[in-house]
Amino acid sequence: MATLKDKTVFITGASAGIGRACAAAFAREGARLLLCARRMAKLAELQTELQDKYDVDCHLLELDVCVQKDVEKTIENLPPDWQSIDILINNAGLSRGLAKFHEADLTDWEEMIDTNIKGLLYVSRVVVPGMVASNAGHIVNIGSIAGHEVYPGGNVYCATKHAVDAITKGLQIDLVDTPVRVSAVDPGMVETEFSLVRFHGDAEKAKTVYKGLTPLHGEDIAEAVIFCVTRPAHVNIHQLRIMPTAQAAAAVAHRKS
Ligand code: NDP
Ligand code: 8X3
Repeated sequence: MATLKDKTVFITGASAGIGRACAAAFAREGARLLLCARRMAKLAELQTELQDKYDVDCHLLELDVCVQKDVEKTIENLPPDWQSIDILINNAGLSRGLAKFHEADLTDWEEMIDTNIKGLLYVSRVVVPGMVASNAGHIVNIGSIAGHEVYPGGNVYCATKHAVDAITKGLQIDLVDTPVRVSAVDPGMVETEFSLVRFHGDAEKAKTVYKGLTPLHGEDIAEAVIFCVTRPAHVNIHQLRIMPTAQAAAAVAHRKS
């Protein structure tokens, strides 16, 4: 297993859920953390927690990945000792709404496309050239079962995650003549702030998503990410699909009443 000690890891969307769990897992492994999100207070809280527990070296970025100019400026102006990024975890993402196509809100669509597709592209476009130039690096895209299947009301969210799947495959092809590796980690239901965000803050509705079954936790996904990035240099995990035992497909789950 390759060591992550002193590797610089950039995690987008580290203020909650899977990104937050990834930050903790990489801190435990001795990595240096470059963490971004829009909610700086949440990032600062996480930094304190991880510094107390692991004495981690951490640099925080208040960044909306949807704003291309900000992404470019922020990453290009990183302090010198943070400029060389070894591992990029493209995690920032969201779903908005679960309406039928003909009833959906256009602003929900725009937000999902801007964050899940364009945000991931903006960040990767700035980070990947440095990896190619230094002949090292690993990109992990957090996709979804929704990148392989479509479910009722999932229309545009599923489209964005299918796009992430295509971007991952495109990167794997375009980087094949370099040592830079690209992996996708594609989960089913993970209990995070995801459903709260999908239902615009309706906590009751969000809770019903996980009712009667044991969902995945952010930590389950973080361990899969750690697995991908600690394989020997000649091994590239292309894709890991991870489901709760009680979920067989995007729209097939077994719930105890
Ligand atoms: P959470 O809502 O718990 O976390 C999402 C994170 O993304 C937050 O830290 C949020 O930070 C950040 N984020 C959202 N928009 C932006 C933005 N414009 N700029 C920067 N950061 C942003 O959800 P999850 O942890 O569940 O989701 C993480 C990823 O996992 C997403 O890509 C999601 O699609 C994917 N996924 C989730 C599954 C699930 O069931 N939960 C299953 C499969 C995939 P802030 O609001 O502070 O900016
Ligand atoms: C999140 C999981 O099943 O809601 O990507 O699409 S699902």
